[in-house]
Amino acid sequence: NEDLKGLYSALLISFNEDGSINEQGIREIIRHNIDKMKVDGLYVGGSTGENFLLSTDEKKRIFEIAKDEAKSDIKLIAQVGSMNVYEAIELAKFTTDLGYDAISAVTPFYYKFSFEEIKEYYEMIINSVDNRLIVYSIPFLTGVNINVEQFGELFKNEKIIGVKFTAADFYLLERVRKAYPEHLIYAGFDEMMLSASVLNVDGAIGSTFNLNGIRARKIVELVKEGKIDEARELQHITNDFITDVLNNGLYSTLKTCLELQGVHAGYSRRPMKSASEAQKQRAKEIYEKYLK
Ligand code: HMN
Repeated sequence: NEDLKGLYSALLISFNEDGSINEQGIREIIRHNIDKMKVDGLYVGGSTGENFLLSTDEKKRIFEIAKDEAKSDIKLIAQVGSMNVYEAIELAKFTTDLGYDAISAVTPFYYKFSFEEIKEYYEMIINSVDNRLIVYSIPFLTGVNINVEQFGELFKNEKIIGVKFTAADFYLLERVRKAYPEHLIYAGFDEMMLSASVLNVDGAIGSTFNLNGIRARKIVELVKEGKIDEARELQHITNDFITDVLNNGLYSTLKTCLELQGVHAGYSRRPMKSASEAQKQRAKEIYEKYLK
């Protein structure tokens, strides 16, 4: 599974003001990621893609657009997870047929599922397709925690090849790294890339790479070269940027910054708020400070 290592942007999605998908805008965001951010891949249908606000048909259309625009130039991972496991299976089949390199699925949330139920969910999804699956663990949004032994239970299925680890628990990250050296671990919090890289993760998947991809890659490279002081300096700048972005509204600020580069990143999908005039003004300052 070496081929899947690397830096992935969690793809932002452009919407029109009425909430419909802006295909041209999505294509521009993808091109920007490939041509300017030089990412190794895209994570399509994630949180950043406002995926959980969309219909099945809209999700499918976005998967199609991403594949059509990116072709086989970079790796593509499709986040198909859903509270409706039958929708997840449908999307897993759909994206596998499109040629996605791997699928990923968020842990089922809202109800307090037992681990047994969560495991069955993953088995149902991955056993329906000839593909590889990356568990998407994001406890702060789902409330679902998976421990070291439970990861091992999931990894018993050889088609479940890794985890996207969006958590600040570096003790758990270290334990998972040690226990499963052959499985892929992707860092999910861009503000903790340096620390995750020191633990030897296999890659990272993040929203801010849509804009800060070059700097993020540099952090990973510096850590590999053992230049920790330099890596830390870059993480400091990165985190000044991320802190300002989070304070101003995460996805809407990233979108406004893209707009400032001529990429039509558009509106957010309701009930997600799009940037107000004041937030746009602040985003411009952030853009000029960190990205120009
Ligand atoms: C996704 O599914 O869209 C991303 O992979 C999720 C990713 O972990 C991002 N998390 C969220 O947006 C909740 C991070 O890149 C995050 O946006 C960033 O670290 C700023 O906190």
